[in-house]
Amino acid sequence: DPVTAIFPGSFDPITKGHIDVIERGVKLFDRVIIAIGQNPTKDQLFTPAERVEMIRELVTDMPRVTVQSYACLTVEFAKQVHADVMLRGLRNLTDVQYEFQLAMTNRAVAGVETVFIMTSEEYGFVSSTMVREVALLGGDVSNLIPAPVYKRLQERVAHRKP
Ligand code: COD
Repeated sequence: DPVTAIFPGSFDPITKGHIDVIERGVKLFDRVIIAIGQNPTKDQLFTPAERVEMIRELVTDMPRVTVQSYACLTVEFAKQVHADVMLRGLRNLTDVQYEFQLAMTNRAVAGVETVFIMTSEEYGFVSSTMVREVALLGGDVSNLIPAPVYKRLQERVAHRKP
């Protein structure tokens, strides 16, 4: 049977680190669903609809990758789309601690298994939160995110004050 992985995240905005996980994820699974959820502890820069649009543009040449947003619990959405596994990325020990707890909770409450992909050392320090912060303060994050996303980010921060 084909194996479906769900890659849930905030992706606000999607970074080259996320892309790296997606590219390596499609080598392991038959289908990868990029699932855009809301992390209420983080301030939002792009709406879920904007994120869906931006990410779809980036994966047009990856036929086994689809993009959806959801408003329910991540594990609920994983069940709705009949995902076999949850795909997550690991950058450092802080991630391990948090992700370990999240994966254990998801398995305990929903029986969902999680598979982790280690970051490439090139993008191991990249986070959407840092990208947002630096961009809002006028810093150059063009190396950390895909070019079309950088364009959208520049337009967005031009209208906002940190
Ligand atoms: N290299 C490798 N992996 C990376 C990198 C990088 N440079 N950057 C990020 N990642 C990984 C992260 O470790 C994570 O595994 C994934 O990519 C997504 O990261 P983010 O930051 O975009 O998204 P998160 O981690 O904030 O996830 C948001 C969720 C809502 C999915 C998460 O908080 C969750 O599932 N929470 C449980 C509660 C719930 O169900 N909420 C749903 C509300 S709709």
